Amino acid sequence: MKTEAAPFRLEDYRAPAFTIDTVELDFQLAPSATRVTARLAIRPNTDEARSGRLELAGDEITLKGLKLDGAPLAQGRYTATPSLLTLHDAPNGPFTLEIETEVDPAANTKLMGLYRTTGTYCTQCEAEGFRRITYFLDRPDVLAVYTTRLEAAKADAPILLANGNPGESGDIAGTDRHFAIWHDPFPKPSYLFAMVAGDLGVITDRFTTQSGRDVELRIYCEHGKEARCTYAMDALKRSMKWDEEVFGLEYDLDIFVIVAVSDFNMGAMENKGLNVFNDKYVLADPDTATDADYANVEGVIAHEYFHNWTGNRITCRDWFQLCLKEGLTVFRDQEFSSDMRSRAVKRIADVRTLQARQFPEDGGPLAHPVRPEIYHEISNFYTPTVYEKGAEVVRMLKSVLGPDGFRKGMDLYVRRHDGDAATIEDFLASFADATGTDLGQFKLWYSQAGTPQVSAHGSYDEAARSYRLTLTQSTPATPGQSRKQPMHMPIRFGLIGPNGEDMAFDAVRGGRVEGDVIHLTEASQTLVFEGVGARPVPSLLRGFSAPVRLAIDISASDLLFQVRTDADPFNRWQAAQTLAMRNLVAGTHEQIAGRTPKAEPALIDALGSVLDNEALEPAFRAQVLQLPSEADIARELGEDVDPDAIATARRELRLAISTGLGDRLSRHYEALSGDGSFHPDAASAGRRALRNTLLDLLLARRTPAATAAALRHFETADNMTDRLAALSAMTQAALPERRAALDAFHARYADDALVLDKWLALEATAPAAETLDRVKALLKHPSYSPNNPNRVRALVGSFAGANQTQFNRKDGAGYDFLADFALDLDKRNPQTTARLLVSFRSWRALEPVRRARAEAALRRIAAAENLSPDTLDIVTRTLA
Ligand code: 0A1
Ligand code: ZN
Repeated sequence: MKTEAAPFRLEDYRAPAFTIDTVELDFQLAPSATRVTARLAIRPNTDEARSGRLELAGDEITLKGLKLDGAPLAQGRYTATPSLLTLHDAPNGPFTLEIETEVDPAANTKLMGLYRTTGTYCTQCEAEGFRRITYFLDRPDVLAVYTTRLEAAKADAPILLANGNPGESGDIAGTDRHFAIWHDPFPKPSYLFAMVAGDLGVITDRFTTQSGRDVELRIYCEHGKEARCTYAMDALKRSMKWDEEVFGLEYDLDIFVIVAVSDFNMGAMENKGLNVFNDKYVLADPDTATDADYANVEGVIAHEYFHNWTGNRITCRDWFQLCLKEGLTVFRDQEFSSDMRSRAVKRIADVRTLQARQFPEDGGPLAHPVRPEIYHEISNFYTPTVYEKGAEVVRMLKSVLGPDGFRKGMDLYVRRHDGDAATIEDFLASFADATGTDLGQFKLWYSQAGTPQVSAHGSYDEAARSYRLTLTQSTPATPGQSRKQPMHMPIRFGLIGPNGEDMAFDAVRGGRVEGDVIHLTEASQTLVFEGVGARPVPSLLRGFSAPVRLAIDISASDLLFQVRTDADPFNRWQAAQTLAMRNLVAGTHEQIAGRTPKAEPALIDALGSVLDNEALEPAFRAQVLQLPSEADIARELGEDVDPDAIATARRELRLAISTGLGDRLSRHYEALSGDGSFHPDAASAGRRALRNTLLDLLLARRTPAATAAALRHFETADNMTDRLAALSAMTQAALPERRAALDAFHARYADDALVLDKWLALEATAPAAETLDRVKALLKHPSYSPNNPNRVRALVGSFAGANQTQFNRKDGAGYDFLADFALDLDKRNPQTTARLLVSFRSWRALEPVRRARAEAALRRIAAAENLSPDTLDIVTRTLA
């Protein structure tokens, strides 16, 4: 087994000895041998520069020429390897270094640095991809002004794009080549560099900023897909306006360009003025995109645009500070989507994602703080903890300071740090200084990993008319952190009275309560609410005001009451989920003991009351009717997990609910049917979501009528949301009729790779014994492509990440398959491989037989020769 290189530690941070003020790049583009000339204006930055030793990072590149202040550098004055260029006696004043390198974009399957995607040249530099283009101080605290000249064959690449504003362009006389120069006046780190060159279609628009600046907007995509970019353009304009209105932040260049590409390791990238997107987050039309796709396009477009301030104008000092830009920008995009759509439904969806992705990370071997303090491979830290928990921490900051205090802090942060490479300390100091608040304890959210457990116990004293609420917090041990301190948690709450309305109270003793926020700061606190007229039902953690697991001893009838009355829609949903989860956990235990699980009447009543309540928005009702997933139940159980027992218990409960709700399901289903033409807005999407959820529940009975309804739903759908929902419901119900429907779907979209990803994912998530063989067969299907990350994620990622019973087959064949697949893909795309292997993160919680098989598969990967640093890091930590 290979051992890892020394890790990077936050405590070792030192400012760079040298820095770079300007970068002039010249690209002579050719598919297999692109020449890059970089002219760097370098100067000493700290005393350390006096040693004269200058180290520039590289990665798999070849040095072709080197000049210092215009003269070729003599052999003995430098050393070059593919990963490092060292100058032994750099000048002790400013100088220019001209570096010529050669790279092979066509052979670049890692998709970092300069690569080709369907014939287009494109770059990805975050986090450490720029060093795959030229030797550089490739770290985020080196901020330079870039000028980029691109030259390519005109027929091959009629479009030439780079960061900033366009400058001179034209033909190269006597050749078939042309050039374009772009200049970005805003100093930026190398990870924000980008260029794109190719033969692309485009749509254009304009935006006038609040101060009256005119900005040209362009979205590039493959020819023929232009019409599918209009929703993204609309989302972009709404994002620009929203950031002005809500944060006072305005766009700063003359042009903003988005390019959609089909080979991309992640979602999208915020390169200054030239965002590059995975095309699945740009392209949308009713026939090919679901409502979820539309919402994702809107959210990702906003996210990347918002980075222009939170990420680009203010960047990170080092990669440990990644959450500084990511947590804050996720918070901003979540708020944007809440304002565009239903706030309650958006919050429920975000919390579902947090609990499905971040909670398991925080509770397993890959747990790390929102601001990590040690890493081996930075690409593995673009995690749900940094992103989603990072956003929750910003949300809590807003709850702690109130909306006005939060805005004052943001304003000061932007004023103080525009143009800086900043830290979490800088960020928090801006909020502390703007509001006069001590955020010392709050800061623990950035350094303590693990999901805190909060337990609540309430008792009402009728004679004294007082309500005592004891809140206790503790955070479990996580890798490298055995002991935790109490944190500052804003707990939003209400005391629901007998008539369903929140009750007033006269005073509180035992803790700080401001408005509807309890500031929980101690390991245990007892609050006494005085002047409470009747026994309340406590509604705690409203809006999921802190990313914790809340345990509360509350009866099923109080939960039912909460589902019916809570003024906070999030907690209405939460109460229904809690009821369902209790049933599912009990049902799983019954199943394992060989008994038949029973559904609690309170749950059916709760779901029925929401289903029938037309005053509630359909999207919300749909969320309530969707039970916790198999993975949610596994997480709740925490140990000795048997995915087959969970799946059976869940299926039985769905059947009981479906039967219990009886005709009401089909009545509501019919009432929502056929309401005309497609609109992607949130209200229309909500009606589709409810109707599709009802179909799914109806199908739990697997009656001929339900099957007929599903087939009709599929065949008559006039949009992708309904078509896919029917197909997915039939697949999950394992109906024999699904096979022909899946084939018809494939035939209809045979030329559309993004739609076929949906098909691949359905095939891979079927809860059927033959699924693994089907997945293996599909690896050879012409619609699959082994080097495209979207295809890999759709087929193998869905199987390993979203098919609980088949990935976790008791015979271990699912684990062996993933191990074999990963060992092969790792040679070509380490980042995507490492991300797939995260599916093993909860292996220790499995029952003993599966646990042993998962461990054996992990150990086999770990023992392989020549693993990438990415994969070695994930596997080593997962096994630790
Ligand atoms: N900063 C981007 C995420 C991103 C990170 C690494 C990448 O390399 C493959 C690409 C994108 C964001 O937050 O959207
Ligand atoms: Zn981001």
